[in-house]
Amino acid sequence: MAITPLPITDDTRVLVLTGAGVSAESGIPTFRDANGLWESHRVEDVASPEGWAADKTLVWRFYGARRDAAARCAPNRAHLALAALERRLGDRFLLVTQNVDGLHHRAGSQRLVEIHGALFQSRCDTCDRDPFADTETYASGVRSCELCHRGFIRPHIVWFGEHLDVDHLARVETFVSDARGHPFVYVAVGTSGLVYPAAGIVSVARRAGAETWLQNLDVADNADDFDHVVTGKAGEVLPTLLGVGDEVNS
Ligand code: BV8
Repeated sequence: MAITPLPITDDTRVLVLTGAGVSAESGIPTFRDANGLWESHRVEDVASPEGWAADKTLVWRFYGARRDAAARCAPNRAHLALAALERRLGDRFLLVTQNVDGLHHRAGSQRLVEIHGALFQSRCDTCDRDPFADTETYASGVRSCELCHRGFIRPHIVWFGEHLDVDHLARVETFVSDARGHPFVYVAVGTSGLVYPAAGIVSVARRAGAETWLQNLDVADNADDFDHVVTGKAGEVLPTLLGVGDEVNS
């Protein structure tokens, strides 16, 4: 299928949302694939405050396994295409990701908002110490916070039922309001559109005048919210769709 590049001029603002589908070709299973991450664990057992309260060792087994897996994976051409477009557009570009695997960082993306947290960061579940870089898998079990001696070290991840970082949401809202009155393109890539508030960003962008694209392997839950749907694998489609094929394919 011939891919028509996005209509990006020298005044166009581009806001991109990515989900697990952009990391699939890097070897990281998505949440809802047949053998998805949730298959071996029930969601509420590992990605929720209740799950953490019930079994910290199980939660760390789940996230420790994902740290191991993600560390062995590399960014694919979808990640590289997004980093290339950012280099071309500068502050007219913003990437919001639901992914926690760190592959956008490793591909060179800097104008990046990780709204569901970061797999390779941890924090204390009690005191307000800053999140810190952490590659530990806690295979030998959870550890206490050495600063407050009251809490336990948890993944710096937004679990179901937890609020997203208000600064992250504010950064997205500011970008959207600054885009008003300019040509504005919104693209969601590799996401089933099931999880909110991420799945609702398309409506916020549309209200600000964005023309919207969904690039996905199959039809997503909120596909009707988009003006255009481009079906296929992100690593194959994105370089052409974003107009950076010459750079990424070189
Ligand atoms: C909140 C943790 C306020 C990190 C995640 C009822 C209705 C609506 C909403 C709710 C509801 N009940 C509760 C809610 C709110 C809830 C929610 O949305 N639940 C859903 C499930 C109904 N949201 C929350 O709780 C959020 N917080 O709302 O705070 C609040 C507070 C208290 C009480 C209520 C509300 C917090 C959400 C964040 C949860 N944390 N991750 C981790 O462990 O990874 S979400 C998790 O799912 C990941 O972050 C993941 O990114 C995200 C979404 O999944 P996708 O990325 O879309 O991945 P998926 O597998 O689903 O799809 C992949 C797609 O890629 C597929 O479509 C496939 O076709 C495609 N694909 C595959 N291969 C490719 C491809 N595409 C292109 N190329 C390929 N090669």
